[in-house]
This record gives sequence, structure tokens and C-alpha cells, in this order.
Amino acid sequence: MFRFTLVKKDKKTKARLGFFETLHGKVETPIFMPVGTAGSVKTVTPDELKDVGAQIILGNTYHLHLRPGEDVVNHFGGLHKFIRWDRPILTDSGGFQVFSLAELKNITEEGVTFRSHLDGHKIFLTPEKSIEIQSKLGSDIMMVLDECVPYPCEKEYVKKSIKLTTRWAKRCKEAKKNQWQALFGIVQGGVYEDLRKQSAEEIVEIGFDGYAIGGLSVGEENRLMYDITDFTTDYLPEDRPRYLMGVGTPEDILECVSRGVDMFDCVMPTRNARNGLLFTSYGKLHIKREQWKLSDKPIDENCNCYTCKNFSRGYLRHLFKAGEILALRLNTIHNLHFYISLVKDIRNAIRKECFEEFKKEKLEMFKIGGD
Ligand code: PRF
Ligand code: ZN
Repeated sequence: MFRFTLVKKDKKTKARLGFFETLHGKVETPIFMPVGTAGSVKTVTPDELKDVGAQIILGNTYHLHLRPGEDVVNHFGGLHKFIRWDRPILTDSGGFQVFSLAELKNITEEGVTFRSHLDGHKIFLTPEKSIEIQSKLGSDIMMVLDECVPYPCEKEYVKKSIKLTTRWAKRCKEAKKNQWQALFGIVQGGVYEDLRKQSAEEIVEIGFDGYAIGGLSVGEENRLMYDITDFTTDYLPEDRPRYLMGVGTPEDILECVSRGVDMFDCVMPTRNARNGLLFTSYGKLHIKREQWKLSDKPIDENCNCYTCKNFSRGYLRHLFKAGEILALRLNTIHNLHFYISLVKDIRNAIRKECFEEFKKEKLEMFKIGGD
């Protein structure tokens, strides 16, 4: 059911143009996936997501297991029907959220025990359990349970950790029951090249529909994240999509597409929107600033989103300062439109064989500053 097609490889960089097909439709790559943690991309409706051009969204096993529970979602016929989103959905395995959100984690060979960040009750998540939950959610792409080590992290610990991540990945593959859902493996290894290589080789050996690079953008400097990404994609098969988890800024997306990444997800456009931080073709803009009080310009003159076509910075600043819910919605629509247009422009640039020039030009523009 899941099939990835590589359409074109850039000649000057490692950028790739492609698409994958799922039961819920086709997704063009490189792609950005808006984050819909708990069954909604915060503040926007599925129709609005379609209007900004979203092709696939991400859901979280951890959050949906805690609330409302996979059996409730399953009762409604799966996540697509429950949230009324009929395009592809990728679910993260819960591993990363446990490590970043839950308290009192205890990792053993069997799985990870933790306390819910909602009410503190004890939960035991195993590779098998994660796959069972993701099966009940009915996502198009499931992720294996992995251990994401913090940064910095002792090499000896990371060495043991990637071994565990490999064993968990095998168990996830064995636990998978149906054919139609795709399953992606996750490469870990911290910032150690030899461990990244080892992890990539072990995960590729097991064999998955796609490969994610996990454990990055966890506090290491940008340059290091780019280097590890560049290094790791060399060990991933050409004929499978590569997904860089939880990344990143518009700059990160350009840099990592040129290093061979096809898929991205990040809370940045949605979370920043709710904090009044907007992305524009000239860099970031803080909508709450006094300087926009009387501005009749849109957020970004180059943007065709609903927000930019209809509202002034002055009005958006007012809404935001007044704590109006509409401010969060309009900001989110703009930021998502910005990210999704960026990857669309990236795809067109690869198609027209001018990605390197396009990337350079964009990075220069972002530096001008929207504020
Ligand atoms: N593993 C999983 N999900 C993730 C990550 C990871 O390492 C990251 C790291 N940036 C984000 N989301 N399963
Ligand atoms: Zn806009």
C-alpha cells in the first residue's frame, strides 16, 4: 500500500524530489507535516489545513493514548474519521514524548515506564504496545519506539542506547499486523558519527518503508545538526523516504533538504503563531510590537494566505494584544501557509534544477529581517 517514488535527484546538492502514496492519498516530497499532537492542529480546522495546502499531518501516540485513548478513537473508525481529516496521517511512537514530557521515566529492555504528565498515573509502553496503539489509531505511517538520548550524552550511554533502539525496532516490525500501514525505522546515535553509521546500518538491515533521523535538534548547535544529518543520509537507501524528526526553522529545512532529507515536522510554525511570532520572506516578525500599531500592510506582501489577503498588521497586533482567539487562528494560518509554501517552492526549484540558487537566495532574504 505504501510506495515511495524518487522523481529527481539534484545534481549539485543531495536534494531529492519525489512522492509517496498511501491509502489516504499521495504526498509530494520534500514535505512539511503540521503537528496535530492531540487530534487537532491547534486552532485550525481540517478545511483550513487544506486551504494552506497541508498534504499530511502528524499525530502523537503518547497524547492520544492518554486522552481520549486509542479504543475511543477506534470506536469512531480510526483517527482519520474521528478528526475528519481524510488525507495521510503519520503518528509518532510515543518514545520521544515520554522522554520530553513524562516524569519518572524508567527504561528497561522490555519498554519504558513513566507517569502521565496529565494526572501522574503509571503507564508502561513497549514496542508492541506502541504498534498496537498506532494500529488502532489507523495512521498511514507508524513510527517505531525508540530512545532519544539528550544532548550532551556520554558516548558509552549512546552506544548501549542505539542497541536497545535496534532491538525495539525489530520488535515493532514483528508486532505489525496489517499490510496497509507503513512503518518507519528511526536512526539514533547522538552526535557520534560512528554510532550514527552503526545505527543506520542496523535499522536499514531490519528493513522499513522509510527511515527517520531522530535525536537531533535537542540542543546541539545548528552546524552539528547539519553535519550529522549530512553524514547519516549517506547510509540510508535511496529508494525510501528520509524523515528528520522535529526539525525545524525555515533555514533548517533548506539546509537539510540539501543534505538529502524528504520529510519534516515541527511545532515551530503553530507554536510560534500562538506566541505572536510570524515567519515572512524577510525573516521573523513580532506582531505585538508597537511599530505595527498603525501599519496597514499585511504580514508578508509575498504571501497569498487568507490572513495576508484580508488583514493588516495593525489589526492583527490589536487582536493579539487583546487576547482574542482569532489572533491565534489567523497567525497559525499564516505560519502554516508559509512553511507549506516554502516546501512547495523547494520542490519546484528541484524540478527546475535551480535548488542551490533558490536556497542561497532564500537564506539571504531571511537575514534581512521582517521586523
Ligand atoms: N524520536 C521520536 N520522535 C521524535 C524525535 C526522536 O528522536 C525527535 C528528535 N528531534 C522529535 N520527535 N520518536
Ligand atoms: Zn500570510
